[in-house]
Amino acid sequence: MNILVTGASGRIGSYVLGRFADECNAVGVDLKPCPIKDLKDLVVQGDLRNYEFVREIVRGVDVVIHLAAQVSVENSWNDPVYDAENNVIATINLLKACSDYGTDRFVYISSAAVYGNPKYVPIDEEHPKSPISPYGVSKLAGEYYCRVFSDRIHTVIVRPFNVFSARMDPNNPYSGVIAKFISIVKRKLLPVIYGDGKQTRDFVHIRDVVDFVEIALKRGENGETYNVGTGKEISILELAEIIMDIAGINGKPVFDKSRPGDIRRSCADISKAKKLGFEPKTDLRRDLEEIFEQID
Ligand code: UD2
Repeated sequence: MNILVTGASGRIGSYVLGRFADECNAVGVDLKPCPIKDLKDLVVQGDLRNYEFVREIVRGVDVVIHLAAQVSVENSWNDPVYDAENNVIATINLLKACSDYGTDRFVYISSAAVYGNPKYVPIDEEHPKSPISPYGVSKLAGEYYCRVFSDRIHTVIVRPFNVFSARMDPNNPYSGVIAKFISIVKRKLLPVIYGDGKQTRDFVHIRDVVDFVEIALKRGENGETYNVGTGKEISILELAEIIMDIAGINGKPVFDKSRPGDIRRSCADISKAKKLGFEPKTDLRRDLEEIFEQID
């Protein structure tokens, strides 16, 4: 099977490419070179906004797993046109080329950002979609394009919640709270919590996300959307306490003003993914202990 992984240098894409690299004829594409030594030679650099390039890389491919995206909520406000070009136009280019070539399967990695501020938790796939950033809008637009193209190619949409892994660069603003907290406590400083720390998130380990991408590829139904998370929520204060405990730091986190537009609660309803056989194995404490050793 020939697989193309877009966004293969990224924080989810590199793991997805790594999973398929041994079993399949897998190649990646990304704007940037892949930082992972073993995968570097498998990743072609190129711009998915360029339709001619997209046609070239899609030719002969059986499956596309599309993760390439502008992923920063903040950047999407600074440059919403760049965000839309990378998240919408690039997705359309791929879908069009795939349908022209008769690609077997297309898996689109969306985001929980499409839900906006949850009206209820856990959030199921039918929850109203009401994005609160240009990024959320562009990811949702990508989903809608996938759905209309599902008349022509088999498309499956995956909505990850808060993904964490060892490949999170704490200096990169896209990396999220876990990388930041680990990096801070490793320098013997106290983590800074925005707001009261009672906001919650569903943190899912990359291993589970990659497992589910594989399931979605094999068994996901055409035109269907699946959440991927753990179904468990934890507050940011509890998260800070666990990470401080792992680091052996006594004391309390520092509280700062809350981040504008911060979502209060987030937790995935993963019943639909479970029906396909998904069983998340994330064990937050254990996985944080492991990642703690790997992040600087
Ligand atoms: C996640 C995604 C984002 C977008 C969004 C949509 C990540 C890394 N980001 O943003 O791309 O999809 O969901 O809803 O997955 N916090 C602190 N102190 C810090 C850093 C963060 O208190 O030093 C808080 C922050 O205010 C928030 C929580 O931690 O309440 C999680 O923040 P995040 O940036 O890791 O992720 P999130 O859910 O805002």
